[in-house]
Amino acid sequence: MIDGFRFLPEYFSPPAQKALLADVLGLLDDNPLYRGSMPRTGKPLSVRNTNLGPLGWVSDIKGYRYQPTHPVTGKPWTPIPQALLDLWRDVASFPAPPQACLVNWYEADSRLGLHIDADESAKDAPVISVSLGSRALFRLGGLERKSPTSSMRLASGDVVVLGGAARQAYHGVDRIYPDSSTLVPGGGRINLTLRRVTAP
Ligand code: MD6
Ligand code: FE
Repeated sequence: MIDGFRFLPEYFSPPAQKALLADVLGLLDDNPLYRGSMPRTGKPLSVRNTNLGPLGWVSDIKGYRYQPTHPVTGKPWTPIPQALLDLWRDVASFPAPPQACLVNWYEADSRLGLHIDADESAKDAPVISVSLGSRALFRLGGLERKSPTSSMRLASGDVVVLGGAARQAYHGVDRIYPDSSTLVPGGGRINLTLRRVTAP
């Protein structure tokens, strides 16, 4: 596996998953899920998303970027929940806090194509992800799109860290296994990714 990839299975216990989910669901009223679109083509994304924190990742026909406000409501994003700041402090080995938590909401047929998280200028900070709800088939490759890949299932409570070389590696979600967990309403999956956007 590529250097800098870490898999922390069931980092969050079932009660901790419930508490984190309640935090996130409670913040969706002020930070509603919406469907972004692909740069240039405007094709709708398969996954709905929102953000928490001083900055949020946004994708629309104009491109990918980070911005301090929700593109639909125009309001600032709500702060990142403490449990996620604690995760970053304990796992990131980075001297500054995360600035964005992207909340991706997968339904039964959602997928996420192979990509590199490349819109952050803090290239030496890891990206840390937390999975909640139904399991997903996660694929991790290398530095080039054609690099060999390996696949693994991510279950509720699992944490993935892409740091070091893995920070620049291609990865994606080929499918979810709907209703493989009852945690998330509707049997879906939530993935939370913590990012440092600007160099501290
Ligand atoms: C997902 N995760 O698990 C998609 N990105 O739904 C990501 O795209 C990701 O898991 C950067 C670091 C860790 C990740
Ligand atoms: Fe990613």
